Amino acid sequence: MTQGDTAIQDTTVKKERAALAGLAAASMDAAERSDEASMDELWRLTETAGAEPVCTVLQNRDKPDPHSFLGLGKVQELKEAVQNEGCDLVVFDNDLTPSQARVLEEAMGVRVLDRTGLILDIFAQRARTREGKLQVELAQYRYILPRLTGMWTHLKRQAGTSAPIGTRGPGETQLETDRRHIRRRIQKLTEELEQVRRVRGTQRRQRERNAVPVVALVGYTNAGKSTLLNTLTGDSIQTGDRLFDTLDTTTRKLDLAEGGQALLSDTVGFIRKLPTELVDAFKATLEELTYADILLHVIDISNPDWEAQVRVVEDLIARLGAGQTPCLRVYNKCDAYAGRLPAGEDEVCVCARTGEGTGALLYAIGRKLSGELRRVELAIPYAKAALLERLRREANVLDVRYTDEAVRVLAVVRPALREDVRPYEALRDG
Ligand SMILES: Nc1nc2c(ncn2[C@@H]2O[C@H](COP(=O)(O)OP(=O)(O)OP(=O)(O)O)[C@@H](O)[C@H]2O)c(=O)[nH]1
Ligand SMILES: [Mg+2]
Repeated sequence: MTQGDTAIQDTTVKKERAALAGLAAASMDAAERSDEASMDELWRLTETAGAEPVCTVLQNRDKPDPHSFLGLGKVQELKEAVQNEGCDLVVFDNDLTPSQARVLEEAMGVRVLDRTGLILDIFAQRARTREGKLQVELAQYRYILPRLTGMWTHLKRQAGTSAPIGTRGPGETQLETDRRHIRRRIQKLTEELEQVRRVRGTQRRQRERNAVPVVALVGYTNAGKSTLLNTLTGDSIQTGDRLFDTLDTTTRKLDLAEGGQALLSDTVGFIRKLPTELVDAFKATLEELTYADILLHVIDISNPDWEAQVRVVEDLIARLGAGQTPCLRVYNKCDAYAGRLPAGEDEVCVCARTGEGTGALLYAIGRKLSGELRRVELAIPYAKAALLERLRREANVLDVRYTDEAVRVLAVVRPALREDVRPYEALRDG
């Protein structure tokens, strides 16, 4: 067990008690709105972060109160719950503006955290590798920066037109110093991560040279991606019944059913309302997915909310630019599900824990990969000769003819390369 886990699971340390709050306002975006399922998930997230959730308040109203987010009556009710239950903090299922968070903090007399703040906290506890830590730190600073600004405006507003005594001069200077420090740190982290991306780019090109197809596991957090990777490759990377167990990309060799090999990548799981700060900061990690030849979308079919989870994952895949990548749906935890199992094309049911169904999955991966190989005829302008070099490295080039206007190439390419050569596809005799 690693150090981080000890800290999280140590029961001798008194856990912070948390009240959970959410708003289901009709005017909110469906993805922003809270409901029973997202409150349940918030409960698990709070536990994952190491606190003890004790009560839940969910409000229905037309729209959020611009000042206090919840209506005044609900704020009062929440305050009473906080006092009765002896809570140390309130966690909101929605994102709060910096000023709403402050108003609520003052009203409640305890710390207020929003969903983004909570998820960032979990990521910070989980990050193991240097890259993971850099990415989380970057996301945290991006989250904090506007909130520092808000704190200052708030102090000023409180005293009307002039700043209260003690917050003038040095206070502002301190804040300016903090802000400058954070901006410098953001700059530095961005540069370091850029370097990480370059290294990854090199590794990727290396792989492409070997022409080994890449299969990426994607899916909602806790769907069983890491368990499946272990079962398929005989590895033993960490898994756990917690949200966001995996934050780093792991890649292992995969032997396909009918011979041949692929690389299988596991990575960070998705969740609804995944903070933009994190999506941006984790670009280097998530980018792996856009270079995959096929995606294995792992779905926990034993979760009653699985259909909503599928939508969240598919939205994020599209947002990351991998919406066109061929995909197999892998319904996992079939052992814990009594309903009718899906049996459509490109759908496989497995139990990653016992390995049931994984033979069929390997076969489906192999079939999908070979089915996705395309024979293309290209007309590559002489100005783009570098592309021909790339094809020689990464594809199976069957024929090359030099004509007056272009090099005409017949080749068999993998899906990831297909996208790049698409502009040069030519009709057979065109
Ligand atoms: N019943 C059942 N549980 C499973 C199965 N596969 C995985 N699990 C459990 O589901 C939990 C999550 O598994 P992980 O493999 O860590 O899930 P993950 O998708 O990698 O999760 P994150 O890394 O947190 O996003 C663990 O407790 C697993 O033991 C399965 O086939 N059946
Ligand atoms: Mg995992």
